[in-house]
Amino acid sequence: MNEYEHILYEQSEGIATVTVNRPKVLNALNEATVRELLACFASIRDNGEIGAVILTGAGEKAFVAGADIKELAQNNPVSGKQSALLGQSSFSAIENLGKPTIAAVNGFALGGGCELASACTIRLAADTAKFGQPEVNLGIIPGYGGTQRLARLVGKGRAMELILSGATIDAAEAMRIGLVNHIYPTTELMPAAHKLAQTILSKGPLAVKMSMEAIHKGLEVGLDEGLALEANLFGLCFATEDTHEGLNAFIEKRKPAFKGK
Ligand code: CO8
Repeated sequence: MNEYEHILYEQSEGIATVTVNRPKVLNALNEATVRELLACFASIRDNGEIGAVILTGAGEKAFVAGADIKELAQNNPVSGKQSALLGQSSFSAIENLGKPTIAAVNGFALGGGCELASACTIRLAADTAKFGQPEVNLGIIPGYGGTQRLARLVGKGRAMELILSGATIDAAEAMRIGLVNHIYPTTELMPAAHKLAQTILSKGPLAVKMSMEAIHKGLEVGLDEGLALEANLFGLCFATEDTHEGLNAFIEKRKPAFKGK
């Protein structure tokens, strides 16, 4: 049973599919949806049966066309800050889930939608997808992490241009600047996301988790600290059954059977 009002949740063979489901407003994120995403990802984090997540938008036009502009218009300085902090904590929960989240960007990913995709581990796009941070068109700035994550993904200069111009770019341009990894015809997007999720699921889940941690945390510190983090996590691998299984399976010329232990 779907326990959410604004998102759809499905779970099959270790993969959770989370669909933002407000197609009438191009899946715009109102506060209730942001809270549901927070709750949904907390439950995915604690669900041992789930190893990977696909995040997408309902309908044929949009991934997420941003924060809900009608709600935004009601803000005062205090509630505006609270709304930004709530969204940031929701998106940080996705980024730090410890399980890969693949954004299947099936249409407009604007403002909060581009920020949501940016918080995911990997972005795949339909050839019809459009990306942008149009906040300056509305007289606001990105508030769900866009000024921070976009620059980390595509570099400072490109993030500056996207955020200051409010321009919308197509999927090809998003791939050229490194915002998305691959582009597919719309009908092939979800199968491709599933295939990638299944590939990752076939690997050692602890190694996947530690790889993500090394990249995420390592990028926030200097090179020496990042390398120390990597070495520590590398050493930690040898405390896991999966590492011994993976190494022995290679030596014994058989497929590894990882247990996440
Ligand atoms: N919020 C609320 N409603 C929206 C939004 C939105 N972001 N986007 C679209 N809608 C609604 C439209 O109002 C319309 O509703 P209605 O049918 O009742 O008139 C319906 O969705 C369909 O949209 P359009 O008719 O406009 O569809 P088009 O195909 O003509 O245009 C666009 C599609 C280009 C995507 C257009 O809808 C658009 O420009 N949308 C707004 C995009 C935008 O500016 N997004 C950024 C919002 S700001 C933001 O995300 C800040 C994030 C950080 C916030 C931190 C604090 C909370």
